[in-house]
Amino acid sequence: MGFAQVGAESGWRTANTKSIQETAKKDGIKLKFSDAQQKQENQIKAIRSYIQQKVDVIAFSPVVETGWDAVLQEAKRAHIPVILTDRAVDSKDTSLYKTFLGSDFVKEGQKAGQWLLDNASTSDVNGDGKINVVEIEGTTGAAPAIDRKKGFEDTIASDSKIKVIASQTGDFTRDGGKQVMEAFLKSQKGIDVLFAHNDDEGLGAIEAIKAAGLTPGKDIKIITIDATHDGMTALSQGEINYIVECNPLLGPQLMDLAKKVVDGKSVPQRVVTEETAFDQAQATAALPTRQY
Ligand code: GYE
Repeated sequence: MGFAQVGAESGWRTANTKSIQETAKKDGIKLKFSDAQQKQENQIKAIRSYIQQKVDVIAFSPVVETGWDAVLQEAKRAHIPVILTDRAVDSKDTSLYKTFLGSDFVKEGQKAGQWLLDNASTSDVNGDGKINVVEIEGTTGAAPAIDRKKGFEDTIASDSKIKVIASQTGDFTRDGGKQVMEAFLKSQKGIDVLFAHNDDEGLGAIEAIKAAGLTPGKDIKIITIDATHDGMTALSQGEINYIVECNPLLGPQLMDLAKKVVDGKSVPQRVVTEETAFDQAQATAALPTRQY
């Protein structure tokens, strides 16, 4: 298997890489692994080299949704099956890949929005009758950034008190989250809530909020996605208020699908991973047995 990973941008990604590498080893699958450092051109290069090396199957987590048709057609012409892992592409021709294994990101955004609807009465921290939300988005053009934004914003639209007053990308990193939050704290008045597209951005933002003399989780309510160990720790300490889970442990399902595809067996076009969500008490209960 040739696997073209996005990068090492977040705790989620580190857990995902580990799961893929460990499962390949356990299952006796020879893994060629590359880290694209969040650059599409690097991923395309890696995929081309896997085609040249005539691997049996290519799997990759596309950094952005667009621009994959040419290289996927090259793989198809070389009769090398492709499995999309974690993130989707927007290619109209679905014969360019065998299956897409990963989360339902729209649903994740909806769950984040639903928590805010359910907790609206305690989320108007500034008491001005409106709930001012700032949003730190994931990597621009990435499936999880596009879909989480849509799910969240569609859901909160049913309560006219809740408004997203500013939205910027933090590139799914801690540093990005910190910088964007610093800028929001300077440019925006009366921020009640932060919705960050992943834990790392939220954790970076927490540093900025503390540096501004505010208490994260109280002065600004925080909702994130992933439920990594660091995120869950902050949630259990009350610095984050709600986390929607996104499971990175895709290794076992990926290797299963890969074996089937290589054996010429049929696989479903879409495999959605099972996920939940956590509040403070649930995070405290789940932390001791958390795998990532
Ligand atoms: O939420 C984020 C990571 O594609 C689901 O990428 C993944 C996202 C995840 O950097 O932490």
